[in-house]
Amino acid sequence: MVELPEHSDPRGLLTVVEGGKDVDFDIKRAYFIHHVPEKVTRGAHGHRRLRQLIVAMHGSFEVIVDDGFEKERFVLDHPSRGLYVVPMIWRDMVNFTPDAVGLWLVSEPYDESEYYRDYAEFLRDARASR
Ligand code: T46
Repeated sequence: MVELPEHSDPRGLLTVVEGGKDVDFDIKRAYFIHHVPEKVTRGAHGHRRLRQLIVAMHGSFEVIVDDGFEKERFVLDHPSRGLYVVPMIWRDMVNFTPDAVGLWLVSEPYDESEYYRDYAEFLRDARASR
């Protein structure tokens, strides 16, 4: 988990993410996930090269990360705290609250060929890479 720099004054809070400083990559793309229906799971994939910072801008959701050996579950519920996910991690996002808005800041342009969509293939490569 990454604590993001907050600037607080009587007008409220301003949280910053600067590429190459608060995350160790240049931010090439951003997307938001919102209006997720109850009990839906998103994700179910891994990335070969892509790094990303995931932030719950509003509401909350959980991210289950899996490096091919162990799984860990993180609750994202604050806009100044992000989950930094490196390559070769399978992820599922679950338990979105109805008001959840997630922000993804990522290191690569969109490229479907860079995804693992097959868990068996991911597991084979993730275990071989250790
Ligand atoms: C990730 C998780 C957390 C695009 O056209 N451009 C984009 O930049 C993205 C991210 C998606 N799309 C299209 C591809 C699909 O037709 O949007 C549709 C839904 O994408 P996907 O099924 O990959 O959505 P999630 O929530 O399963 O996964 C996304 C990201 O793809 C992925 O990188 O880590 O969020």
